[in-house]
Amino acid sequence: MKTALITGVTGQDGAYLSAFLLDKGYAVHGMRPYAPLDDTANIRSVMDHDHFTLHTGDLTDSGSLMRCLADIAPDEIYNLGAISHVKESFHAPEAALNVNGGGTLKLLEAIRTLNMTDAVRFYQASSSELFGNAPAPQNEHTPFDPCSPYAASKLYAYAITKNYRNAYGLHAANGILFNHESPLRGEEFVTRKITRGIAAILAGKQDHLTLGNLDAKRDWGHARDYVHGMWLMLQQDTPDDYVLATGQARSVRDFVETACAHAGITLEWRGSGLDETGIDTKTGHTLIRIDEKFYRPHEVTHLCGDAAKARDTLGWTPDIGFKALVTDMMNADMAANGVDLSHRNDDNTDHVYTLYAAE
Ligand code: NAP
Ligand code: F7E
Repeated sequence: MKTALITGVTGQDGAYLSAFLLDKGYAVHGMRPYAPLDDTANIRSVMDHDHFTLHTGDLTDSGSLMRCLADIAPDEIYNLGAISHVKESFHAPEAALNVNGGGTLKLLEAIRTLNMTDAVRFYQASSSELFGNAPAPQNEHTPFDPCSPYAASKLYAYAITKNYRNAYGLHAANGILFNHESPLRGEEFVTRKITRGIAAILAGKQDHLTLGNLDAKRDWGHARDYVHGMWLMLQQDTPDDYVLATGQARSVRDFVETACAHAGITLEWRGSGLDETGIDTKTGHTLIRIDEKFYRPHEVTHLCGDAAKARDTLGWTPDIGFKALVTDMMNADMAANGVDLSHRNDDNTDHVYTLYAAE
C-alpha cells in the first residue's frame, strides 16, 4: 500500500485529494497546524476511514516536519499547506513568506536531512498567481510577474522545489494551478462568497452582497479535476512542472450573473466604478454593491491558462466546465441555507427572496 503525506489537509484541495487517494488505496496522512477551534469540517467524510490519519504539524516548525516524515515514511508528499488568500497576504506579508516560502524549504530540507530524497516524490502547490499580469494565455514558458506577497512567496517555493530537483535529484513537481473552486472553497474567496451570498439572500438571511473588482478575469475549474492532475504529476517517470487550467477565463461579473441565473434571477448592472450596482430586473431589489475595501493594492486582471503540456504528457483534461462548477456550488449553498427553488412563487414579488425558503 502506498503512503501519502498531505500538508494543508484541512483546506479545500487537501479534502478532495485525501478522498481521491483513499479511493486509490493509499494510506493517507494529513498534516494541519495546531488550531484552537475544530477546523476539520472539510475532511469529515474521510476522518473515520481506516487508512486516514491526522497529524498536528506546522510548516514553520522544522521539528514537527521531521517527526512527521520520520514516523510516516511517505512515498508521496503533497505540499498544499499555505496562507493562500492573496489579499490577506498584503496584510501579513512576512507570514506568507514564512509559511509558503520558508515552509516549503523546511519540508525539502527535512526530506534531504532524513536521507529520503531517493524514496519520496514531492508535489508543490504552485499557482497561476506567479504569472501576475503577464499576458494571457499563460503556460510553462510565460515569464513570471508576481503581484502580491502571496505570489512572491510562492515564486520562492516554486524555485526552491526546482532547485532540489536539479541539485539533489528529488522527484519534485510544481503544479502551476489556475483557480479551482468547489463547495469546499474557503468562504473568503470570491466564488464561494458569491454562491453563499446569493443563497443567503434567497433564504431572506442577507439583504445584498458586497464585492470588489467585478472585471477581474480568472480561469476557474473544479478542485475535483485538479487533485487528479496533482496525482498524475507524481506518477511520471521524470519529474517536471505543469500548468493545470481550463483555458477559459470569465470575469467576476460573469460568475455573479451565472450564479444568479441558476436561481432564476436576471441582473441588470447600473452605474459604474464604486457606484455600480446589480439589480434584480424582476423585483428592482439591489443585490450587488461595490466596496473599495475588497479591491487589492495591485490587481491581477486576466489569468487564463494553456494546459496543453498537461494534456499531452499527463493525459489530463478537466471534466467539469464553468456552468457545472457554478451549479455544484450554488446547489450546495442553497441546500445549506434551506433554499428550495421548487418553492418559488413568481406571483408574489413583495418579499421575493424569502419565497424560496423551505417551510
Ligand atoms: P486552503 O483551503 O486555504 O488550504 C490551505 C491549508 O494550509 C489549510 O488547511 C491551512 O490550515 C493550511 N496551513 C496554513 N498555514 C499552515 C502552516 N503554517 N503549516 C501547515 N499548514 C498550514 O487552500 P486550497 O485552496 O486548498 O489550496 C491548496 C494549495 O494550493 C495552497 O498552497 C494554495 O496556495 C495553492 N493553490 C490554490 C489554488 C486554488 O485555486 N485553490 C490555485 C493555485 C494554488 P488552517 O486552515 O488550519 O490555517
Ligand atoms: O479573487 C476579485 C479579486 O480571492 C479572485 C487563491 O486560491 O487563486 C486564488 O487567488 C478575483 C480577484 O482568488 C472580491 O480582486 C472581487 O481578482 O477568489 P479570489 P485569487 O486572488 O485569484 C489563486 C490561483 C491562488 O493561488 C490563491 O491561493 O476576484 N474579487 N470582489 C474579489 N475577491 C475576493 N476574495 N472577495 C471579493 O469580494
